[in-house]
Amino acid sequence: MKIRTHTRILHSLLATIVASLAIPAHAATVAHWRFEGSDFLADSSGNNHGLTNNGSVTQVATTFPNPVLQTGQANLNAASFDGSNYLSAADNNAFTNSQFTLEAFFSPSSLPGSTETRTIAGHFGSSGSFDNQRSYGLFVRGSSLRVMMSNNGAGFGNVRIWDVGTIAANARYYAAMAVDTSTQTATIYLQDLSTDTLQVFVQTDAFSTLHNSTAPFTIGSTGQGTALWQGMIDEVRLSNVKLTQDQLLVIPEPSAALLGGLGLLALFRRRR
Ligand SMILES: [Ca+2]
Ligand SMILES: [Ca+2]
Repeated sequence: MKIRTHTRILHSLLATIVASLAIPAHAATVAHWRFEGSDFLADSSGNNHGLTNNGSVTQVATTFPNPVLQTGQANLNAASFDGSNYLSAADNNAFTNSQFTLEAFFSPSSLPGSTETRTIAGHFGSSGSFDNQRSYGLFVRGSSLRVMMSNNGAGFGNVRIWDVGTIAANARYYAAMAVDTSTQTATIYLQDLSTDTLQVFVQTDAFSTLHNSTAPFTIGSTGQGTALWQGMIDEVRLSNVKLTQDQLLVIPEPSAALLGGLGLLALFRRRR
């Protein structure tokens, strides 16, 4: 009887392990800019949202997790910005969805002033030829992560602004904004990779519509090439669903659960 019970537990454990080993579905990925290989501006999603290098953004050795926890892909390279350059992908309707998740690794080489904003990534124009073309993005404002989204592109009450967490120069971070406009919920993840500390902020006052910006999707700047980044950015991924925590690029639950399961399995084996 005892052995049968153990066998049943073993079977259910094995099923859990096999499920957690399954390759995640990528149908929801709109674009994934990884900065790997000889064409470091390519979109690895297969959707052809390749980047234009405005200035001289450089490919450098990454300091972010290798391999990427969620995908198991080797992560060797990142993009480095000096405050005068940025990357852009031509505007596409695929960048605007009622549910979406924007993720990125980032490490600022310095912090902006308390009233200054620097851009990690977004679909966000706010002046010049992209005036009133705000949609969404991840930024650093002073020493906070700033997350913004807009229902009609304009400022003055039409942009949700959330300043969360504490950012330090030269530390390494993972951030994500996961939005469902039908439930008007935005979940913001901020993980300090230097200390492995995760903070989750749930905002329930997001807009029920998302502005379809005419600006390009940009990394390291706004759509009009302002609010320029200084430091490293890696693994920028846009998905057209609100990903759950265990589907994000870096949150460690899947591998931790797997290790726990294997540890338990070893224990059962020893007892038998
Ligand atoms: Ca990379
Ligand atoms: Ca657009």
